[in-house]
Amino acid sequence: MSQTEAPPSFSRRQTLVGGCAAATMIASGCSARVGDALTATDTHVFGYPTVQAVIRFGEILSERTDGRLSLKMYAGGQLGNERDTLEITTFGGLDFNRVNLAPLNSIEPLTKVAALPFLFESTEHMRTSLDGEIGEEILASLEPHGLIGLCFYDSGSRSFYNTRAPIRTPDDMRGLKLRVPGSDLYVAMVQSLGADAVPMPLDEVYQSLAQGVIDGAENNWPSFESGKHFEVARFYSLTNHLLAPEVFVMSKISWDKLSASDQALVRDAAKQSVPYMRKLWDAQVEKSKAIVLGSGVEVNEVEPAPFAEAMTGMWDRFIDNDRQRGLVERIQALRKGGGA
Ligand code: GTR
Repeated sequence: MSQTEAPPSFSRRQTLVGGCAAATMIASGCSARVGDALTATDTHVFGYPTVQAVIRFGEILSERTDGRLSLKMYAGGQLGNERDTLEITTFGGLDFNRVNLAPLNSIEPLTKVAALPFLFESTEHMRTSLDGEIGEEILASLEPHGLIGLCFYDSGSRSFYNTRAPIRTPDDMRGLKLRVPGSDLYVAMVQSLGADAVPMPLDEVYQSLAQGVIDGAENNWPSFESGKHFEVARFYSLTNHLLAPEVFVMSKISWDKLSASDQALVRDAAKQSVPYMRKLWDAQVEKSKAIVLGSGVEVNEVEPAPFAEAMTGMWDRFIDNDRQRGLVERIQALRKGGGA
């Protein structure tokens, strides 16, 4: 396929069956380019705040270059799940990708820092920590892996939902089969609470809940709602265990093809898309909450302490070098509560 041809239209099914289409693209040196547009992908659908923020990023690029640079967004996981599309991005088959930190955990240990349960005490704490030098250090750690980390986006806080009963204490989680993203940190997190962890791509969760393959999962309000998981998992228990951010990355191969001034523009446009995303995000959380609550899902508050105790106990397994420890300490020092 030449760079000016339209990309093959992948059905979600095709790409999920072994990611063959993606592999072929890489092997044949194809990329998913449309005309000269740069390409981006996101597992979420059009309208979701991360997708809209990346589209806004593309508009800024176009405005600032009089259309010389533009962006084509492949939303809704149509090019495959996050792990597969990250691989394509690394090989230059896609220019940009918006993913969660989870699939980066197995690629770069520093990303585990911001994915630790109960590390951030609030959204404000997460934003303050990652908007500055700490965030820049984590983003820069992706470069040796073929990715340029451009910015972090909000992802709210993640809580458990399931098809059986409200979760009030870790004891209520024993024996539950809970889906997690493909990250050993997430697996350990769920195991530390006595549940069985089932790593699985996001787009298989709805069906697996409906068929009883899993009993539940964990995610933020917008993903719980947008993936329609709330239609089958009717109990949402607000553990708020994780405030790990989303990440917007560029392929290093594509980055190296840009002039220094275009690189600076890309960085700047990405930063500019962050406040835009946060505004959309805050509104989306409220909208998703209203939809979920309106549908009659039973939502319960939990006392976080026993969950925090179990889940922070496993930090040491993942934070095992001085650089990671240093970042954790700097993030903890920014807590308003000041606690460790
Ligand atoms: C969402 C996140 C996605 C994906 C998903 C998951 O909150 O926005 O990027 O990581 O969670 O659980 O797989």
